[in-house]
Amino acid sequence: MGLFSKLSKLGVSLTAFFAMGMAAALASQPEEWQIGFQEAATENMTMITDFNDFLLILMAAISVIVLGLMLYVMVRFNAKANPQPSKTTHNTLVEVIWTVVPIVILVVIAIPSFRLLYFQREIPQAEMTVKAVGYQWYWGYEYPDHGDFAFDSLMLSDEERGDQPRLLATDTAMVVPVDTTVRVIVTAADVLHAFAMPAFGLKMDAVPGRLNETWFKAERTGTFYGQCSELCGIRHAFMPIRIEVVEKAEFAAWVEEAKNEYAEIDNADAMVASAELEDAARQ
Ligand SMILES: [Cu+2]
Repeated sequence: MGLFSKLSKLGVSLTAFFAMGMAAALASQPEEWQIGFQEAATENMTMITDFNDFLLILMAAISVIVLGLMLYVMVRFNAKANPQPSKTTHNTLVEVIWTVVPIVILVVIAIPSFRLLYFQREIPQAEMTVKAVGYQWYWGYEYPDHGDFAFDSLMLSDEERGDQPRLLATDTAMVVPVDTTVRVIVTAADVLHAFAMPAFGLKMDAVPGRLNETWFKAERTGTFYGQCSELCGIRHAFMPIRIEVVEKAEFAAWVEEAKNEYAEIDNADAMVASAELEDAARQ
């Protein structure tokens, strides 16, 4: 059996091994001994995963080729094997090749990379908006399109969390309908935080005094866990994010419940506060 076919057999069995691992890791949270990404739940994350896999193959191929060239040079041109060194100093063809090939490789990487960046940056026509606000140390969610209710989402302790995963469990969740383009407005009330959801390929800085915008369109229902991804203080590790993706009818029912349960954002208070701020600024 040739070396190549041995290597390709190894490749096939490795792929099968990782595929098994991925099938077992369908849950949308970190798994023990996880190697790859979480299973994608949005087109964005699918594209990120594909781009990562593509780069991994490209990098491996480059490393193998460079290693092969080095080994060849070491064997073929060492002092023993090559007692009369050649006096060659330039070779136009070789120089053109080692300039052009890296350029081609960079272009091949740049095209899908920019395509992915633009896909993420250009927010499609959103069907609904959720505002995620980072606080020290929990997240708050506001639903301006559904009656402007707002609520906080705090981590649950080991005693409280039930079946939910440790350090990711929350009391309330951001609930969104499946197959819906959701615009997320991300901001913070005190210090820098970051709103991140691995299965969605989502990560956006939460900056006090600034509204950042991102989006996602979840392709399947389920519970998804993420975490604040900006060092934001002593309890940075304890402000997880839980997103519940539900069927559209279920979402409508949840909205009705939530409207009753969570107090409306008091617009009157907010207007008084901003008037007071303007007064203070004038003085
Ligand atoms: Cu934070």
